[in-house]
Amino acid sequence: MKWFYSTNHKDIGVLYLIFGIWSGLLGYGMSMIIRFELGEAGSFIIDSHIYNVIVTSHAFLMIFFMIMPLMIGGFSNWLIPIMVGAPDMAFPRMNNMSFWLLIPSLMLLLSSMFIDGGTGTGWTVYPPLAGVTGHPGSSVDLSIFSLHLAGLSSIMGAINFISTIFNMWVYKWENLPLFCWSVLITAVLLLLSLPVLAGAITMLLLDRNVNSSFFDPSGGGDPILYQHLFWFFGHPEVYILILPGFGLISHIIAEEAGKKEVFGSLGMIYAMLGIGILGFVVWAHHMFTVGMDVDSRAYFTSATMIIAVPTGVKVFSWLSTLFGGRLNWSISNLWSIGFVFLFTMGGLTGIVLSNSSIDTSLHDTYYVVAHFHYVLSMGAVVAFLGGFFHWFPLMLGLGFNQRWLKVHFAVMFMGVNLTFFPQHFLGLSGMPRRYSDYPDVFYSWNMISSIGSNVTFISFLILILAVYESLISKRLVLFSCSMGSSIEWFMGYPPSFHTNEACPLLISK
Ligand code: HAS
Ligand code: CU
Repeated sequence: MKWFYSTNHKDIGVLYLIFGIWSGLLGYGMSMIIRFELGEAGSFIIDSHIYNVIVTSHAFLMIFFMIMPLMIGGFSNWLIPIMVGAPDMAFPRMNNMSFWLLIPSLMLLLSSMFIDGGTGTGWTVYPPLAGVTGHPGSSVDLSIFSLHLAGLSSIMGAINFISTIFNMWVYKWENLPLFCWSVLITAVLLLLSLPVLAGAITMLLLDRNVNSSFFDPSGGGDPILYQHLFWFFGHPEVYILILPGFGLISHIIAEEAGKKEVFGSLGMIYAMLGIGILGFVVWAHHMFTVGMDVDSRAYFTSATMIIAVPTGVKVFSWLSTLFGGRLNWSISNLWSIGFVFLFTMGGLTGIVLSNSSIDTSLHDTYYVVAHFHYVLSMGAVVAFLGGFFHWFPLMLGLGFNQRWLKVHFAVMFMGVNLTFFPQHFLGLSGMPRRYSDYPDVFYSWNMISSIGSNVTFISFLILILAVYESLISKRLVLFSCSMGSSIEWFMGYPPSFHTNEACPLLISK
């Protein structure tokens, strides 16, 4: 019963971590089915609609049920109250509700797969495909309800993090640890963007069920309106997925590169604010092919490219921190250096896509798929793994076998690059996304990509063994550090149930 009723941020953080890992496994399983299907030409395991259902659920699971619960629900719940010196979150009961809403939400998503053929719309749920003509059964309705609940859960979580940080941080704002800044900005993005998604999917629900025609031209509506509403949420969403990762990486690099604060930490704060604000004014770069006028294309191209500036500030600040430090080849440092490299690769292909004239031929090809897997599967997931290896010893008081984790790093690094790098070539030669079959000319890169996904699977088995080994190891955790931003380490491992009864003293700066 403790786990149902608990309002303690550490218990809820653990629940979120378990939930995120569990949904991540489901989503991962689906990605393996996708790669098996695409391993050779011909639609040979599943038919094309089922293929699209699996692609859709894979995306929903990874975005809403893996990355967001792990980063915002798991790490933020665990670390934010400790880092800002609060005994718990501002609204502990609402925190409990945020988590438990995710269970029915996941159940709705999974049921949608098994009713009336499933939702094969892609995670963007565009009408008219997602309307009654494209998906006549009740599957899309269940997916919409699932998103409603997940959105509600995230909005409550966002309110909670904003209130906790604003009420409980008593020192100067520039001294607020970067992870807390990243979560604060993420929470504001969530608060402003999720209601727009909720509006869009509710209008879609009404179009489907009560004959309204928000998105139906025959009744005076416009399907492009849906795309605008979706991407006004969708683009901030991708920064919601990566910003907490930025925060985690800053802490890891600071602690592992010679135990000094991040280079230009004030600049890092402004960069994250810049990314957050700019993220709201670039949404139509996902819609360059809808027949947009040339001025809007010029605007959305230039506005999107400007995001490379604050992101560059972050990348170069991480590099400068590493440059001046004594490099420690610990496992969390390997992952954070891997993160900087892989995320930058994904960011650069994003800049390529932001050119509207190039995007008219790359849109909906595998180039886009390669782009977002570099920033997500190798950006957000790598940041999570770095954070997991870094803070797991704090949370459980147990250390890892570093050699096993280095083997895991090497195999996984090879696997994910082998999977996703060839997809750039497929995209450049015109292979479209969201099809279960392809012409023979695309065979070799697809086969290599599928082999890559199997290499990643082997790395995953090594990871399970390494986690199991550490759980039975009784290996003690030692930490020597005196930075103001490593405050979570100045306590027992694991820290007590309520960490801060009184405001902690900020020791450096
Ligand atoms: Fe993206 C599509 C552009 C960052 C996620 N992105 C997606 C989709 C996802 C996603 C999930 O403009 C697919 C959605 C769908 O299902 O359809 N993206 C960008 C740009 C950035 C960017 C410009 N994306 C992200 C992040 C994500 C993410 C972060 C999640 C974690 N993305 C696009 C565009 C599309 C798109 C188009 C639509 C494509 C289509 O047709 O559908 C930037 O934030 C990246 C900034 C980062 C860097 C790297 C570090 C910076 C340095 C500074 C120097 C670099 C310079 C650039 C000066 C740029 C090191 C020089 C340029 C050279 C080429 C050398
Ligand atoms: Cu975007």
